[in-house]
Amino acid sequence: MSTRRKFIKLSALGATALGSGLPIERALAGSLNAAKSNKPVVISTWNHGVPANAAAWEILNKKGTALDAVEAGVRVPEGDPEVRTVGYGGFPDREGKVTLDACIMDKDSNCGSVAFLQHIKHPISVARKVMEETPHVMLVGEGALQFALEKGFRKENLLTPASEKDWKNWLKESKYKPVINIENHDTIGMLALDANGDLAGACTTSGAAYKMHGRVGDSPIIGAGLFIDNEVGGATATGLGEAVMRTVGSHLVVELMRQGNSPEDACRLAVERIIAKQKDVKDLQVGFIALNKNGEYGAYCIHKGFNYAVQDKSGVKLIDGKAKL
Ligand code: SD4
Repeated sequence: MSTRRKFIKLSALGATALGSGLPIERALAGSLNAAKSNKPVVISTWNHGVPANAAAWEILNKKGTALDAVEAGVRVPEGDPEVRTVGYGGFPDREGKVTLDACIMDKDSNCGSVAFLQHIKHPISVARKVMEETPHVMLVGEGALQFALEKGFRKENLLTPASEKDWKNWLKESKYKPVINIENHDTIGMLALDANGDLAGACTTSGAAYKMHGRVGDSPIIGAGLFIDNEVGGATATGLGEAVMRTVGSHLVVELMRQGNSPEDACRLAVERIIAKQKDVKDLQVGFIALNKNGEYGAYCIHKGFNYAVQDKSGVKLIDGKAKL
C-alpha cells in the first residue's frame, strides 16, 4: 500500500475513532501493529471446529492460502456423519430431506454460495466452484444440484440411519421449536488469515433441524452468515439464521471492526443489535466469531453455551464465547 493511501486510511480510522468515542490509540494501534500480526491463524465455530481447524492448519502452516485452508477445514465436519448439523448426516427438514447451505469468500471479495442443495456431501466445494467458474454468486436447489453434477460431484444419499431415526421420532409430535445451544444450531463458520496476511472464510450447514422444506438460513447469505473484507477482517455467524439475516450480522461485525472495534467488541455490539431488534430472546441463540487483519480474534453470543476453536502458532484452543445473558 502506498504511504499516501496508508495515511488516508489511518486518518479515516482516527476520525471514526473520535466520532465513536473510542480511544484513538487503540484504533490506530491495530493498523500500525500489522508487522506484529498473529499469522497464520484459523478460528471456527463450536467444538467440531477443532478437527476442522487442524485440516486448515496443515495448509496454512505450509504457507498455503486462507482460501484453500477454509475449504479443506470445513469439509471435515461436512463429511463426518457424527456431526449432525453439517453436510452428510445432518438433520433433515420436516419432510426428511437433507438440504444444505454453504458459502465461501476470498481476499478479493469474490464469493460463491449454494442454498437448498440436496444430495451433495460437500456443498462448500460446490460454492467455491460457483465463485470460480460461473459469473454468479449464488445457485440454489435444482440448479445448484445440476451445476454440481456437471462439475463431477457425486449424487448421494445424505440421510444417515441415525438422522432418519431422529426425524421419525420428531414426526410423532411434529413440533418445530428451535432449542438454544444444542445440535440444531451447529453450523461451522471458519475464518483464516494466511502467512501472506490474506483472509478468507467459509460457512456450511444443514440448517435448522426440521425446518420447512425450502427454508434457507443465513449461512449461505454473503453478509449474513459470512463476510470478509481483506482490509479489515472477517466474521461468521451461528444460531438462528432468521435473526442474523434481519441484521445482516456478519457484515455488521466487519463494519464495526472497520470503525476501530476489537473483534470481541464488534461481535458484542452486533449481538446487542440483534437483541434490540427482537421482542424475546429467551429461546434465541446467535453467536458471532471475528478475526481481524492482525490475527486478533474474538466472539460473542446471546446465551452461554457457545464455544469456538482457535489454532495458531501457540497451539489449539477451545474458547467459551462471552455471552450477553
Ligand atoms: C441456520 N444459522 O440455518 C443456521 C443454523 C446454525 O448453528 O447456525 N446452526 O439458521
